[in-house]
Amino acid sequence: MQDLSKLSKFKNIMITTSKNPDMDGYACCVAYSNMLNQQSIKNEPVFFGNLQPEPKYILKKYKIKPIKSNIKTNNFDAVILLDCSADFVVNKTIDRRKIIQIIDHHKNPELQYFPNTKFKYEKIGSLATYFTELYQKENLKIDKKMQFCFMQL
Ligand SMILES: [Mn+2]
Repeated sequence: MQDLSKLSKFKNIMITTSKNPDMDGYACCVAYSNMLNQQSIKNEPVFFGNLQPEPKYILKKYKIKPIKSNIKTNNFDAVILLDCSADFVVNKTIDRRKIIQIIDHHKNPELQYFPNTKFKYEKIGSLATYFTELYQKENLKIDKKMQFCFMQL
């Protein structure tokens, strides 16, 4: 299992992606959150802005309640950023110093804006591939909501 124990020292971790997320970013937040839940690490997947038409359509089609959106960010003591590593796509209310981890597949990460982060780059077409493989490798449980997200990628 991937070493998630370092994350258990945080009281409440926000997992998020770029503003106005696409299917990839959205699905990754759900997948990572589910992984942390299985380890009893408190976290909240959140998105900012509005969903792109694709995730909006999928959630509606399968009657899945979306994750929280556009909430206050100061109650979180750590933030994990998925599928993005450019400053301008990250909601401006998020304290950059709280971002402890970024996993992304885009080139040219702007790590100068994220001083406390551990960065992981995956050279793949969509970041959800990384989580799909991780789930298979670790034989993790996939809940129904997630399955629908991944089916579309
Ligand atoms: Mn992506």
